[in-house]
This record gives sequence, structure tokens and C-alpha cells, in this order.
Amino acid sequence: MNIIYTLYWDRGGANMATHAVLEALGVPYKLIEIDLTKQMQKTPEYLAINPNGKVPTLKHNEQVIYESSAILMYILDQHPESGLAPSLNSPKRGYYYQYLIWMSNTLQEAVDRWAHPENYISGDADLKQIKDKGNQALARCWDILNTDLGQKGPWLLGDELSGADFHLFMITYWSHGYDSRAEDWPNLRSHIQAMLKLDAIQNMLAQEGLSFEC
Ligand SMILES: N[C@@H](CCC(=O)N[C@@H](CS)C(=O)NCC(=O)O)C(=O)O
Repeated sequence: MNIIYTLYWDRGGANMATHAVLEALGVPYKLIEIDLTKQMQKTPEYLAINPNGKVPTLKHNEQVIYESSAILMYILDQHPESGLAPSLNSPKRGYYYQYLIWMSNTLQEAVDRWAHPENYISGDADLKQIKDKGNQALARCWDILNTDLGQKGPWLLGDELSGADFHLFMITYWSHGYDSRAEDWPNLRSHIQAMLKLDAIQNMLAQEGLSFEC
């Protein structure tokens, strides 16, 4: 089979959603590991394709794309038959954009403040304050998602599974080790449990050497 996509990844990194979507699509793809513990993201070769020095990065034909939610939307637009992205004229398309962009710049930003307060201030003195504020912001995000899933569920777009659910699963997985764990909100817990039933999620977890029970 001809490889269509190449995904640069690290175990449990922001590549998880894309990786699971590639599994769901069943398209030929190749994984190239960028081991963050070995600082492989900072090599000149990798920086040449992703100047941010972060994973994931996707190669498709001659095109190179970074930023996890953009990669996910891009791939799903190549495969409209999958039904994992609402069509352009569907009213759900707006919510699909809303959740993916909001998860990238609000939910992931709260995660970053909690998990990496050192990115926001020099020295150790005020790290705890940044972490606490990140934690509060994260809890507010979980409240919003828990309410939305309660009103619409079982998926973010109601009865339609979409790429946005894969992205959400990735962040809920990360939060397992946080003070604000998604799984402690009942509708988010149901969402995680439903995602864990998908072969694509199980395949991705196995290939990345991860496990998650909830
Ligand atoms: N907003 C980016 C965030 C990517 C990101 O933060 N990736 C982390 C792993 S989860 C990374 O590569 N960190 C390495 C570093 O910062 O040196 C995305 O969603 O693609």
C-alpha cells in the first residue's frame, strides 16, 4: 500500500488524536517517532519541518502541516466519506470548528498553565499561582463540556461522532494525572468510556504503548 501520510509523534503527545483518526480512516500511514525525552524535537532536521520544535507534524505529499487540530481538520477534509467531519453546509460544521479551535486555544492553554507553569514566568517563586489559575480555568472548561455533553451528547456534535471527539479524548487522557481530571465530571466520564470502545482509540493506545481505564 502506498503511504499517504507521515505522522511525527511522541508517546502520549498531541499526536494522539491524529493518530487515532488515521486508524479510524484505515488509510496507509507511517509513524516517525520524535522522542521528546531525547530532545529530538530540537534537532535541526526536525526544526526544518516544524520550527516550533513540537509534535505533531504531518507530511502529506509535499505538504508539511503542524498544529494538532489543523492537522486533524485537514486530514478529515481529504476523506469526506468518513463522516467524521460535518459537511460544509451542515449546521454542525460551526460547532465542529468551535470545539476544535476552543480546545486548542482555551482548553489546551489551561492545560499548559497547569502542566507547564514554567513557560509563563521566570524563576520558581510564582509557579504555584500560575498552576492554580490554570487548574481553575481547566475546571471551568470541564464544566462547559460537561454541560454541553449533558444537553447534546453522547458526542460533542450530538449523535454524530466527529474529529472533535478524538481531540477531546486526547486532552481527557492527559488530565488523568491532573488535579482537575475530566473523568470526575460524569458526562465527560461517559464520553471517555464511549471513546475507549472504539477500535481506533484502542489501536492508537496500543501502538503508543499507553493504557487508560476509566
Ligand atoms: N498547540 C500544539 C501543541 C503541541 C505541543 O505542545 N506538543 C508537545 C507535546 S504534547 C511538545 O511537542 N512539546 C515539546 C517541547 O515543547 O519541547 C498542538 O496542538 O499541536
